[in-house]
Amino acid sequence: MNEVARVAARFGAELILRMGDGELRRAVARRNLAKDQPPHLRAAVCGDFVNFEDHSQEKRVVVGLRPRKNILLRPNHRGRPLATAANIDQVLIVIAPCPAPDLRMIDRYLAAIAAMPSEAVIVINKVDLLETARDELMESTAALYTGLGFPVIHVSAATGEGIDEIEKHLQGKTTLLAGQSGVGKSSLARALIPDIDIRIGQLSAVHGEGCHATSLARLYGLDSSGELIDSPGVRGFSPYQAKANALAVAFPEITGEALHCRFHDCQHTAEPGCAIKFAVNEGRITSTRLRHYLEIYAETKRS
Ligand SMILES: Nc1nc2c(ncn2[C@@H]2O[C@H](COP(=O)(O)OP(=O)(O)OP(=O)(O)O)[C@@H](O)[C@H]2O)c(=O)[nH]1
Ligand SMILES: [Mg+2]
Ligand SMILES: [Zn+2]
Repeated sequence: MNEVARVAARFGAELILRMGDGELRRAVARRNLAKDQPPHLRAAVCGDFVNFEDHSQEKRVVVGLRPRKNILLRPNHRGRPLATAANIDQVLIVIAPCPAPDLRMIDRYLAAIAAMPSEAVIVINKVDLLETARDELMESTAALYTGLGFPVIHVSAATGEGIDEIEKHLQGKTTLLAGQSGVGKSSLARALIPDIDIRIGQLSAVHGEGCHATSLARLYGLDSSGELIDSPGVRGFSPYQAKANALAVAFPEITGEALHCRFHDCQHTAEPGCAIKFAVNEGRITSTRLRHYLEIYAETKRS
């Protein structure tokens, strides 16, 4: 018999599958599930839908990978693509007053999310710490991205403030929590899924060993329909799959303004009649955003 399940987590060759009824089951994957795909897309990752066979009560074998809607990739330490999770409707980019927000990372995530494509939401966590720490930076960051049209939500996993606002965005969708280590992704997952410790325990029990640290992506079903994926924090993030045409979504103010540059192939560096340089001088575009855009644009040309 051949059934479909969703991958809740992957531990090497072993997969934890989430069945239609929400139960977790352990399975092994056949090697090179999708032979027609390039090597980095062949293995099943968190969020994938797979076909499996029940060989016995204890032995389930994943025999096929369902077509993916999208996948979030980033380069590994050798610069090769590494898959984080698949079939994502939206990514919550979580930032906080501490550790200090890395605006470059936000812009790199936005470029990668636009290329998937998927929706991006910016979540400012730990607002209970504001007024003491980095108030102005958080305010200007919120204003910047709100002005660009991205939803920005203020929350505190510690006090519960704003959690209902996040819940509204989760209904019926697969949502990935992403961002630097320590910003509170797992704490938010805990605030959104009250019995998460029991579920982490179930995952560990199914896998057979402890796995409490967020060292891999894990998918949880939400009571309110929809799924939430907690992912390990990153030090830096590179948009492996950045595409020039997706940059219009991540950098709307820059690609929009570029239409007014004197030269249609303006590089926005030192050309005369550059509308973007003009907008930066006028304060309508920040030099930080321009720097990030140029950096990512150059990377899309190289790959
Ligand atoms: N004051 C305050 N502290 C918080 C809040 N949310 C999380 N923290 C704390 O921040 C620290 C890091 O939280 P985690 O949820 O583990 O962060 P993470 O993003 O999952 O980190 P990684 O798994 O390493 O990527 C913990 O000590 C939390 O208690 C918040 O809203 N307010
Ligand atoms: Mg975590
Ligand atoms: Zn220009």
